[in-house]
Amino acid sequence: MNRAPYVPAALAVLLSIAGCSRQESPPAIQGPGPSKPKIALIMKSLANEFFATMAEGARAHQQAHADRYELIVNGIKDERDLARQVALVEDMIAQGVQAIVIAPADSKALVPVLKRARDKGVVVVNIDNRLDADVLAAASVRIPFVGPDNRAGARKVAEMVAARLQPGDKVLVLEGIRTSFNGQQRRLGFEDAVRAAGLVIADSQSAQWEMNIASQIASAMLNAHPNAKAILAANDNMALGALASVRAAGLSGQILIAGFDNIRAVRQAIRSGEILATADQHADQLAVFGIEYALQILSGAAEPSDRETPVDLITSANVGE
Ligand code: ALL
Repeated sequence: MNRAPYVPAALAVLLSIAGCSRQESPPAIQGPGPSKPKIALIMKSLANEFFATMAEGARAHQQAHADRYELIVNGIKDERDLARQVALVEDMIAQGVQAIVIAPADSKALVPVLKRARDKGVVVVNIDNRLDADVLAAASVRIPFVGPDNRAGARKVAEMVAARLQPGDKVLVLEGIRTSFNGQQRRLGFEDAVRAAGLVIADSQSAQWEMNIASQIASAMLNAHPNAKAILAANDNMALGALASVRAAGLSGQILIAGFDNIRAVRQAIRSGEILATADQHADQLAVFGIEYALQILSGAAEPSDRETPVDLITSANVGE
């Protein structure tokens, strides 16, 4: 590890003065420097309830630990706006934050700017969507990942659907953005369950994590595969898009739908029986895990290594009120 433990600025000035015996008149101390580290949380689309919940969880944590750190919360408007997310990282480096906790919109494209952050001594913790291991290795940068096993989570959700179907039944898949590692892992998890149950994936397309795109694609898929029995969506926004297309096609109750995230509207649809299952990856805690970890690394109390967070199956049996 090439990073020195975080030293508050006022203390750093004192240390540099103490170690500088030849200096006759020490530099004037310009008022107290930041005594607490600044941590930037950088998320993806704040239009997605998943990230709104993540931001709320992070803010609540900061308020409860206001003596330990300052928090800057950032997000982008469009799931695909990689350039904006890269610019946010640049801004946070320029603002002099001590740590960045980031859910990258793309597993490869964010690596160069995060390497620049690391080169400047900023602690970086990757949450939610894992950065690409090969690209990190090629850039010679180590960034710890804090997040769930997306493949296992998606498999649990798809097994729930498969238990209601017969071998040979056709299912449709709505994938996330294909350059996202978590989207890829969820697709693999769906495939694991589909294969084990002898089902057939009749079509699988990316709906880019977005509800409206999912609704259009699902409508076209249902037209092309009128005997499909289920739609597996890699997040809840896309599951809601699928639900809209199922309703519009007059197929309510005939197509099983599953998602991933456990957002409010999906919990409601699980209670009403229109969506079968989702996965809860505890959005409110995910950033908090990353922040806690960044604080440990800053204080020199932890070495950067990956940490797995929980992901739980949610169905009508445990969705609650
Ligand atoms: C992923 C999250 C969520 C979310 C999606 C949309 O990284 O894990 O499932 O819905 O981003 O950006």
